[in-house]
Amino acid sequence: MMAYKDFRDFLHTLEKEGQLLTISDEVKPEPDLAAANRALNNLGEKTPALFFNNIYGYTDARIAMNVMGSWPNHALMMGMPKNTPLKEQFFEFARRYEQFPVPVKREETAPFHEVEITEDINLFDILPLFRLNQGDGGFYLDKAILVSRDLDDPDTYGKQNVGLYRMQVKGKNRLGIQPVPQHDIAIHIRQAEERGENLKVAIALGCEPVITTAASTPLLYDQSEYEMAGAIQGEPYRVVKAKDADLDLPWGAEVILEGEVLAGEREYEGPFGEFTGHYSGGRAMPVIQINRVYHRKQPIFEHLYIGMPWTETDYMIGVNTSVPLFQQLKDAFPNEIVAVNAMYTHGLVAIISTKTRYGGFAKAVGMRALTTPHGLGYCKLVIVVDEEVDPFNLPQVMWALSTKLHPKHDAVIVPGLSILPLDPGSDPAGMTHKMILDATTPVAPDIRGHYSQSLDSPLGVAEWEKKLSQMLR
Ligand SMILES: [Mn+2]
Repeated sequence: MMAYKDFRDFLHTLEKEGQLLTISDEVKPEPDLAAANRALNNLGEKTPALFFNNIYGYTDARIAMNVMGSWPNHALMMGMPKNTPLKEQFFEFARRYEQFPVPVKREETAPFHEVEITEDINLFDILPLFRLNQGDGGFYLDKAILVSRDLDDPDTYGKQNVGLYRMQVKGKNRLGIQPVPQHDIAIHIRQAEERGENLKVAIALGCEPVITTAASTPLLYDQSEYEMAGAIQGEPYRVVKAKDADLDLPWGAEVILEGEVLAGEREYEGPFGEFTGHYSGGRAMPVIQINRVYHRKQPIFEHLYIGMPWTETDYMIGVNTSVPLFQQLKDAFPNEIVAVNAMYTHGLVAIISTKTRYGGFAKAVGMRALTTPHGLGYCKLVIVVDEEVDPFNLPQVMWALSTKLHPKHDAVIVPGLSILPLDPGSDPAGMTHKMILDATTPVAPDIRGHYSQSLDSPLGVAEWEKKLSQMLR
């Protein structure tokens, strides 16, 4: 593929492909922007991005939303035709994932250097902020990436972290951040606080979707998100140095905020409507002070709607959650694992298609999923299906559950495992039982049921599929 130069380049491509809807009628920041997005997400999985350029109360604000909020837009992120089926996107993503790492390309200057602010920073002036859900505790940046470095090992490039974390705007130059313990940023904050130092960070808004994708992929701790972005786009990812810290910034961003996590400070953060379809509640969380801002002239503010699935979040972290799990399971069972669909609420439910070598094998595959890095914090329910069942085809998965599963033998509950505290069912928050449902056909020595006469298809189906799909075009 040809890499997108910057965020605007991607928006131009969406427009050219009929996947960007510009709304020039005047809209109110609240509730119109979130309501339009929620409505769009209710309308199916091929919807466009939204571009608002006439916002009540602002003279020249521009807001892009739902940028990756459909399968066509996800395909275009990867430089594939917009009608590429989801399963093809999954296998192509997996292929590119194996090209990791692709070293970055360094630049001296970036378009966002056009405007620089170091005095009297006021984020309320710079960004057209608005709330999403009715119970949100404030304005949020929920599609910004945050860059930080490992203080104990600053020279290992992969330990520089690029992550997507929710941040609440708490003052003119003050943000709250929620670092979930399972995420890399929590390690960096702990290192800094143990030294009594502030942690330098940089935040980028309005990025090319490839870095947003890499930043929200559950990579290993020492794998560089920038080098993964290069692998996904098939050419080196472009970065430029921050001014206040030794951090790399995405060259194509619209807005950069440089600052520091204040050691030892905690403030009430939340509540915020989350990807679980529930509010998170409020907790004492770290605080970031912003010291420097750069942005392009007339910057485009990118935001996303988040709430009960499906929303842009689910498209953005669907394939890129499934692929690492797929690769890690293949490391353990290279000849058996066929595909993994961990797209449901960020992998709280995962479906694995596998060959089975002997009785009990599928349950072992399910157990392995629970102990992968992502599985430790997610994967509450793992459904294992035969190799013939397409895990992305939910009717087929339901068929497997309805015909292959014996509740007495095939439902395994493992008590007292970890889960991200945002799971509203966890009790106490962060703890849960997990379940494996083995919906594969029993194989020897596990001879149960009467599965010997599985149904075949009429001869010639493949030819007819080809012929009919041409006639139906
Ligand atoms: Mn990382």
